[in-house]
Amino acid sequence: MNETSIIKVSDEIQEALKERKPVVALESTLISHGLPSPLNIDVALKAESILRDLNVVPATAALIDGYLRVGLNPKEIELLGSSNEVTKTSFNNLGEVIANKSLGATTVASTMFAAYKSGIKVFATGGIGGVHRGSEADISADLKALSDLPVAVVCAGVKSILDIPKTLEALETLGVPIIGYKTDIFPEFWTTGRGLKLKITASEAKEAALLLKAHWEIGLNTGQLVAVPIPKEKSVDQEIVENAVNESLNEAAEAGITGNAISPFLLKKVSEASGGLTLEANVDLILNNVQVAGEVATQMAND
Ligand code: PSU
Ligand code: MN
Repeated sequence: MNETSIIKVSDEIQEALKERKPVVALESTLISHGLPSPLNIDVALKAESILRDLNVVPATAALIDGYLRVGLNPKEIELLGSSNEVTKTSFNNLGEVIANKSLGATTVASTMFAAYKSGIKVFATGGIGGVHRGSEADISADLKALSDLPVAVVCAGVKSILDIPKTLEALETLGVPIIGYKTDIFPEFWTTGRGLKLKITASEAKEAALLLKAHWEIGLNTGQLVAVPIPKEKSVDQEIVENAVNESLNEAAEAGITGNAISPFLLKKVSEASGGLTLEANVDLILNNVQVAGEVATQMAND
């Protein structure tokens, strides 16, 4: 079997790409490991319908039966959102999940890879991984993907459970542009941000598309971030987030949680510690990012 036959892109997506119609990639780790069931299934289906309403083809990625699939049907999305046997899949275990034909959810890194291999330029998620707080050796493979793969990731910045200033430094070193969408402050996932300044901003989707294209047209081949703040009225209070994150980090240390289990553990604990506020915000910011990604992809396809 060759590489391309392991990657299966749906007919609809192949057709859309051939006709240069807008397509937006979506990941599946936030479905299987980021949000509780059955809310996760609702969010995943809603994300697809937001794109369809914009005449953009959704391309949710996952690993099913030994294939890296791009474009799922609703039954497959439900399976990812309800099964307890979904492997969170990044670069280090993509081959293993394919070989064992197990059910796998794609992270930002592996979804960028799926998008790149299929010719999709725009991808929407919640927040990217980065440098973990307190354990600087734990750096998400999302940063490697952003360094290596020319895909635009529309996100609400970096998850607030991480060390955000250190993650921003790493992105700068890797040469990954960060385009603030209607903001010059770096969004911090559940909050609009504490004031870390951005140098590049776009006031509308068309401008974001122009900036993204210019970076690639000159021959740079990294990923790019379109950083979209959570809508102001939905932003969680910074102090509530900080307290909930600190409490959850302590619990993670006590429970000895390590590796790729840390992010899902922290997301769940922070939600509990904030009385559900961060969970609600997580849903809001994901759907908001999907809307912006659809608009940006439409502009990218417009010429
Ligand atoms: N955005 C969300 N929820 C999530 C994620 C993103 O709103 O759960 C996932 C993404 O798949 C991202 C992963 O790649 O969290 C980061 O995990 P880690 O820190 O283990 O690299
Ligand atoms: Mn990690």
